[in-house]
Amino acid sequence: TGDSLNDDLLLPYSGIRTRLPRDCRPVRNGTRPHESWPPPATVRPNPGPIVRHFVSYFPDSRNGSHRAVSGHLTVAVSPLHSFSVLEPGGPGGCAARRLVTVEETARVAGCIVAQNGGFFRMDTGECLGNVVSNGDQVSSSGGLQNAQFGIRQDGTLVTGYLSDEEVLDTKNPFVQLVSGVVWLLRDGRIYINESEETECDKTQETGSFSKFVNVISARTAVGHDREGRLVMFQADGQTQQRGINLWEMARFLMEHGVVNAINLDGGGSATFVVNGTLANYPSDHCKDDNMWRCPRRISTVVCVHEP
Ligand code: M6P
Repeated sequence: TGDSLNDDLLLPYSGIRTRLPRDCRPVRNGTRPHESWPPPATVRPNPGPIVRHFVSYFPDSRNGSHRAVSGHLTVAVSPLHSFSVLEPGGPGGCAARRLVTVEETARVAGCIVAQNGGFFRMDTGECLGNVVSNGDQVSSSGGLQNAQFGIRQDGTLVTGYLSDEEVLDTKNPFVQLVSGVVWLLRDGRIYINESEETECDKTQETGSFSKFVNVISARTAVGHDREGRLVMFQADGQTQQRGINLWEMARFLMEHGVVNAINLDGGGSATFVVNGTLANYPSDHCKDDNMWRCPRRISTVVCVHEP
């Protein structure tokens, strides 16, 4: 009945459903479950991000065949100094509800590697969720509970859920923060069922929460590994035809050493840019000619730049 196609996976956090899904009550105060990963004690040399390209096969449970899926895995050391969440087109982009290509935002900011970031309203251009960009909070979730990924002033990486109060912490404030939908990996384990119970699914426009999780599509994610390195993931796809579901993305990340990760916007928004140039196969059809594919104009961007 619309439940996950992957209920047979090993699910260490699978518990009793205590809350209904699609719970969109804002949480203003107190503490919400999240993981904090302290920065390494010693500063390490920063050789710049490592980008790896994959074409991997994912078994198709429905017909016994395999789907080939291409994409990129980017790893960057010292995220505090080399990772930013960017507003569309530069500072003020969320207030102006700008929608621009990742290439454009990445060029202005000098990103080495950039991907689309948070969710947004396709019709209005509104940035959704919490956005802290280089120390400025430029968008608020209003306490709605969705998966967060952020970096605090001292370099601590934070993944998971946050009350409004926690987002606005002044002792060790967030310098970068982006909201996704679905906390994919929590401390090295898949956390999708728990996310479905906890998160507000009005932040996504794909369909039911179950469809959003289980449909194959282009996907992106951000997280970190055990060394506190930042990890960005992008997979090509086309909703319902090509790509991967959130279970497959979470498992891929887990198998490649990621310990905490959240799902960012996907589908036609999934875009991968290197040195200002598009470097993936976006699924959106060009407005003027359906034969070609065009990078979608999107909202926030996750960016790896020179330290
Ligand atoms: C629209 C168009 C298509 C796109 C489709 C699916 O119909 O923009 O080109 O492929 O949306 O978009 P998404 O995968 O983001 O849901």
